[in-house]
Amino acid sequence: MTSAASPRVGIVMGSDSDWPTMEAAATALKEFDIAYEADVVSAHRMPDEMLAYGRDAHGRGLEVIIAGAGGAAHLPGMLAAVTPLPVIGVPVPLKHLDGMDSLLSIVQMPAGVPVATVSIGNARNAGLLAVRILAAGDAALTERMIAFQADLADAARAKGEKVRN
Ligand code: RP5
Repeated sequence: MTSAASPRVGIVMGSDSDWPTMEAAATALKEFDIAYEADVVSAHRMPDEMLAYGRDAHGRGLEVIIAGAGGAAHLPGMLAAVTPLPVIGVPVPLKHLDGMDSLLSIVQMPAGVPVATVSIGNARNAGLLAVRILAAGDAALTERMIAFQADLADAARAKGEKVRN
């Protein structure tokens, strides 16, 4: 799965079973017209490809990696170990342990190897964080993020209206 232009964000996950969770990251990127690619790159089942993906990502022109995995979720951390790019980790909730296992696997990175971890299952925030990272060097994209935030505030105010009346 890849959007038409050269991808700026790589969305990877440990299994296709993660896609129903991870798709929200792609949706957020589409809302901001950010080109992305999406693929399965399992840290445990295809470690060589996973390392190659991480090592090649910067050279291929990617600017941010969003990595989601469930259970023993080593994918985001291992990618962060071999790429200079910012890596955003998405803890995918599985049937057991409600995603706490995924969260703890992803969030407790050793000093020097950061992974920006979003809340359990919150791939939308991963997509939005990737947009903010890209917007740091892009005034037009920053303006779009500001407009998005204004819309969020309007929607929250409208909810208050409903409660008050
Ligand atoms: C992890 O194992 C994947 O990220 C997925 O969340 C989990 C289960 O994978 P499947 O057995 O559904 O392929 O590596």
